[in-house]
Amino acid sequence: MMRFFHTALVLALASFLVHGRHAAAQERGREPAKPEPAKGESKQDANQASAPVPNMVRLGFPAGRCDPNDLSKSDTAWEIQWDITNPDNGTSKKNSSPSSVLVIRSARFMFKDKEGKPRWYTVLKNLEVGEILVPYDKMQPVFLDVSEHAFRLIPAKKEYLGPNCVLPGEILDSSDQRMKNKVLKEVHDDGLRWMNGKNIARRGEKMLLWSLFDGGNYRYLLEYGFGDDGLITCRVGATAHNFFDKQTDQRDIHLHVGCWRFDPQLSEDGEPAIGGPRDNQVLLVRRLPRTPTPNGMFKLDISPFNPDDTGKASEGFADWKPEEFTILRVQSKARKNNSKNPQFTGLDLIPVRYGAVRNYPWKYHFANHDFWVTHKASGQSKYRDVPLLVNNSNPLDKKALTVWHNSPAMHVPRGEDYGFDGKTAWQGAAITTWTGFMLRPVNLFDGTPLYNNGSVVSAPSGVERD
Ligand SMILES: [Cu+2]
Repeated sequence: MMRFFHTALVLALASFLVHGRHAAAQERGREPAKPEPAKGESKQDANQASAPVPNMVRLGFPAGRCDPNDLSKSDTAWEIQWDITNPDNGTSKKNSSPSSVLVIRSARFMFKDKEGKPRWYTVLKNLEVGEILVPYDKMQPVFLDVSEHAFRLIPAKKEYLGPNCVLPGEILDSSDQRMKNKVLKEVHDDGLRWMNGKNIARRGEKMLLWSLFDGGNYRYLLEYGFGDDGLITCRVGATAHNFFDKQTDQRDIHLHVGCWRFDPQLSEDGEPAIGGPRDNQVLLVRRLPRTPTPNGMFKLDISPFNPDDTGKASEGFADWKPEEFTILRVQSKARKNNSKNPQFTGLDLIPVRYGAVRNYPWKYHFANHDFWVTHKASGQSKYRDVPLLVNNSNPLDKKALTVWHNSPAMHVPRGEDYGFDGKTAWQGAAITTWTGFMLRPVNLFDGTPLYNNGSVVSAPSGVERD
């Protein structure tokens, strides 16, 4: 069992971190999903919905046979509303800080329950890159690329799109001229989603939405991935002419700390809806040694996030510890799956990172801890302010919440960053380095998602279990 998980994890991390080759898949030549009335809308709403919905992407899986007019025919589907902050940046108007970023305003997921009935579930709102902190190791310079600049998203070009994979890539339109042609959509094969003991397998698919952020000498790729199994991935990719030519005193070594924030929802459509932002609890999931004496035995500890004196979760921070496999879990207190052994539905924030920052001065304290949770309030997109928003005596119970998380990459310049002289920044380009994290559903489905289209595969006899 452990070996399987280990291999699966290594493969998952590898495919997450590496810009994998896209498996050759035939282009099916289909128009992308068009907006349609959401389930539960009134007729009047539906009529309004027939007008173009701004910045909405809807896609069912398998994508090659998605019926845009009826996503409930798909096995699973995503309905994503996106947005660009400060969209005047890059237009003829004067640019102003903060910089523009691509935001996922709402991520809704459709899946089938054990009876094959479609269920619509809102995972989160307002997922965005709230800061990209770039500290050089001598703390000179230190850039806050989102909050202290007026950087823009640059227009997309066809040649930036990946190959026609599950579907041809697209540059997204928008009814807002300032957001037109700034977001790229690709739908790719994602390797084997699962294989069972009879060697029956299903390939996975994912949709990527991404934009290009002009950060001066840097270009950042702001990417969100939406898997057919409900997995969301968030990544920032950094490519550049390095700020310094090659240095000998290490002052050119730096980090790119991607800092994201989102508002967890975890609500299922219905009359009334089940669960929602005030029905969630926040937990830390940690793997701890079973006794103080190392004996190779572990226990999984699932306990309230930043507990107060009474043991209840409160606003504050927590740190990722590699030896504990730290996960931040947002778990509904209302919504359960419908297996014979129903469990509360959650969303796991799983770090995927190079390392962690711990000892920066106060101005950059937001980066010294990896997870922060605060009450949700309007105007909270500036990640740098998060230490000021936290009040340890504020309990999280029954409150709508915002989760904050960073993922840093270390950039040690190498010969490959430069031209053939081995030192001149503008004669080469630093190859893209990615950093990010995953959001994975827990107990959302009634069983394994996409498993043989819901039909039961009988347990093979004599399968070796390790
Ligand atoms: Cu760099």
